[in-house]
Amino acid sequence: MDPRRALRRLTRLLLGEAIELPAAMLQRYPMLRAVRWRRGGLPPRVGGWCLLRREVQGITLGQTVFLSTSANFDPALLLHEFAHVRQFAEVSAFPLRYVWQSLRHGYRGNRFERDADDYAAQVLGESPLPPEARQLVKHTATSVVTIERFIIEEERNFPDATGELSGILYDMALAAKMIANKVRSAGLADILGSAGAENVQGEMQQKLDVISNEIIVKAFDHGGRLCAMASEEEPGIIQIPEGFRTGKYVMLFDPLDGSSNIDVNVPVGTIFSVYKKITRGPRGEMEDMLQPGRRQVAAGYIIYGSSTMLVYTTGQGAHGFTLDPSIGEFLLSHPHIQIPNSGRYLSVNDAYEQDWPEHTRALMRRYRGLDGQRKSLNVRYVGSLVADFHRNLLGGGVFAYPSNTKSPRGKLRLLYEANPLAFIVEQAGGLATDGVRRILDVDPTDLHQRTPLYIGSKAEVETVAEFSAPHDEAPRRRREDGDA
Ligand code: AHM
Ligand code: MG
Repeated sequence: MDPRRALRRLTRLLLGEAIELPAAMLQRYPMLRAVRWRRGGLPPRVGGWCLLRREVQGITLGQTVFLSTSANFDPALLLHEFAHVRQFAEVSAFPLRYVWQSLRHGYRGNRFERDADDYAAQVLGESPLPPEARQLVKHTATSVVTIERFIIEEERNFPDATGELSGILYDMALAAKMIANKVRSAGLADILGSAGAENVQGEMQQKLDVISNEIIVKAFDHGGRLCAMASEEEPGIIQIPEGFRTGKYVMLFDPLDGSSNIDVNVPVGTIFSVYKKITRGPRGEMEDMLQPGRRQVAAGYIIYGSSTMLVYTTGQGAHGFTLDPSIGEFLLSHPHIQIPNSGRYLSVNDAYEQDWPEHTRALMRRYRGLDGQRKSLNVRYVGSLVADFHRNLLGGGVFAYPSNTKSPRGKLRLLYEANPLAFIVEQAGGLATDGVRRILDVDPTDLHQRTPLYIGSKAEVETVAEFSAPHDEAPRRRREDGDA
């Protein structure tokens, strides 16, 4: 064989082939021009062997990225690899540090991997299209914008969108209408039979939170958009039944928060949080569920109150829709919600005052104007998180569920209560912390883990930092308390 041909063949086997990225991709993400791109060769395979896989989709060595032969030009993958190119250039002894991180924390816990994911998510979120090309949903006083139309128009800002995320939001809107219908007739339970009793058709009555859970699971488990779910009502991951298509998202939700209030006709709510799957197989795994809140791709809540409202964000602002029962549609009623910077309301359960640490008592005295430093906030506490949060989101204020001696981690759940509401409040210009850290930066360790929560207007939540005691407010690795 011609020695030059043999050499070329060997080079191809070892180092793959140089490739060009599509011009449109380079135009949209010009930073990708700084990289040398190759496809195939040994590096993706060697990377795969280290992770006990056939190959990895991409691997970076210096300024060169080797894509696997099966990888497509997914911007998330390309931007992730670009972040590694930068790490190579900026971090001294990067390969050694990378290996050390992987040995200590595992591949997904490796901080360089996380930073690369965050970088890609940030670029994709910030500039899905050049600003001048972005379409804004037109909303005038007389226009009627259904949630469906709004989602479609928002999706146009992401030319790479496959429509799956939009599908999740429609499905949630549908589930919300079904739950709203059940909640509305809850007061008739006494006539039709209460939970646990037989109804007139001889069927067993179920509790509303169980019914809501079933409605959501059924609305999503056959749709092909999710690969797994987790619910406050179920201890483990809810898998998509065998034989059905799985999608690239996972969803965590509280199907009916505050359900103990139903008997007395107080508003209750559904809260949901959506992430992109990060593991490679078809099924959702715990790793997909335990992502920090800043990686959420969508989040929202539905409040079943005097009217039913759905508020959601995909990172392009927080938008509210009110259900018009006469036509069965959610209509845009609160576009681009902005929470007032300082508050009118303080929402906290004072019954725990004796169990709060001293710094929490001092904080509450500040909010009430008792330390002479400020005007008192008005106290409003429904005891139904969605209702308290919603009022403060529109009117300004702070909701607090601090840790106390009986519940050292507070009561509320990080993954399907605190995180989704934190995403929304930040999109509306507010803040959420656990007293020490930004809620969206907390690394979850448990599906049902609890967290102290301070959420609402920016200035009010910033006040918490003046009073926090980092050593006892949010211990990093404390065993979860039981059901409080
Ligand atoms: P739940 O998920 O069992 O319904 O509990 C959560 C609710 C929240 O809606 C509310 O903010 C909180 O519990 C109220 O708790 P407390 O009664 O301790 O003030
Ligand atoms: Mg709850």
